[in-house]
Order: sequence, then structure tokens, then C-alpha cells
Amino acid sequence: MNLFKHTEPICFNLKDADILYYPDFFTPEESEFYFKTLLENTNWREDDITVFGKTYKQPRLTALFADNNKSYSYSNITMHPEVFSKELKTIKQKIETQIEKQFTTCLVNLYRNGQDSNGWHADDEKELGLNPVIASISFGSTRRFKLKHKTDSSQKLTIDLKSGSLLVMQGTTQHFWKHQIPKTKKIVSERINLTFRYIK
Ligand SMILES: O=C(O)CCC(=O)C(=O)O
Ligand SMILES: [Mn+2]
Repeated sequence: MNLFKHTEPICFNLKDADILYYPDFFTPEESEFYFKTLLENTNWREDDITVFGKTYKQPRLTALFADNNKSYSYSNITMHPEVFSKELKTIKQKIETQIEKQFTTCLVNLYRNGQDSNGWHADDEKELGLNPVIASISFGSTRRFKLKHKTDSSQKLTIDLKSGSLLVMQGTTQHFWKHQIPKTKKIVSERINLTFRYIK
């Protein structure tokens, strides 16, 4: 795989957000390879989440990887990482070369079908620090990604995240904006998402 820098990303003119989108970060062949390898070789977890005192199954499967053994907590779940696989290390290195930022941790999500989702949230946990850089890779089915400003309802964005794409959220995005992957009634098969983060 080439680790050279790609063409310029798509940028969006949004208040309080800095978001970059590289639709073709991986080739279709690379994307297919990583999708299959990750689907088969990941120890997928199905965690419970507690919202307003009620416990539900999280509507997707997850896994956590890190190179520093630091755990990551969100929505009353604490995840302890496994070490990076060879493939995840290569992906991490390719992103780090592209955007000149370092990552320690990767949260992996598997959306099994259109009923799997990820509700409105910001990646603003304290272990991520102020103004975190989040690098998000998609493999498999295209899913709709929505962003909205927390207080200015005129500010929103929808991106259909295609297989092989890289989305970067940085600057004040997590402070002022929320994002989600809504459920869809369309027939969609699996999608794997990798979000690389830096945890001190
Ligand atoms: O699946 C996605 O594209 C988003 C995942 C996400 O927001 C998260 O894991 O925090
Ligand atoms: Mn997120």
C-alpha cells in the first residue's frame, strides 16, 4: 500500500468546526481487504448501555485497540484495549502520514444492518483532552453521517461516508458540534468504522 500523501481533502465552511473528508483514501481493493479482515478477525463486543436508568444493548458491536494499554470510557462503558493488529498499525501509519497527527487508540464499530446506529454525541471525554483530532475510516456499506451545531440550528452537515474514506474532525468540532449515524430503513449490509484517537 502506498503511504504517500493524497490529493487535497474536501473542506466544509462551518462555524466552530474543522472537518476534512478524503473520499478515496483507500482503493476499493484495499477497502475490501480491510473490511473482510477486520470483520473476521475482531473480537466483537456487544455492550450494554444505560440511558436514564434503563439498560439496553448498544445498537452496534465494538472493539478497542491501543498501543499504550489505556482504557477508554464513554456512556457508562469502560473498554480495555487489545494491542493493534498488523492491519490496524498500517492503517494508523497511513493516516498519521497524511495528516501529520499521532494516534494511540482506535475504537472500532460494526454496524450490522440499517437498524444499528450511533446516537447524537460528541467525542468529548476528558481522556481525549481539549480539541481532540478524531480520524474516522469507513469500510463496507455507505452510511449517512450527520453533524449539527449544539446551539446554532442553522449549522449542520450530512455526509454519506463511503467505503475507503477518511473523515477528520479537529479544532473545536467536538466542543461545539454533535454527530450521529442514524438508523435507516434502507437495506444496508455491514459497515465497519474505525475512529483513531489520542489518549495520553
Ligand atoms: O461510525 C461512525 O462513522 C461514527 C462513529 C463515532 O462517532 C464514534 O465511535 O464515536
Ligand atoms: Mn463519535
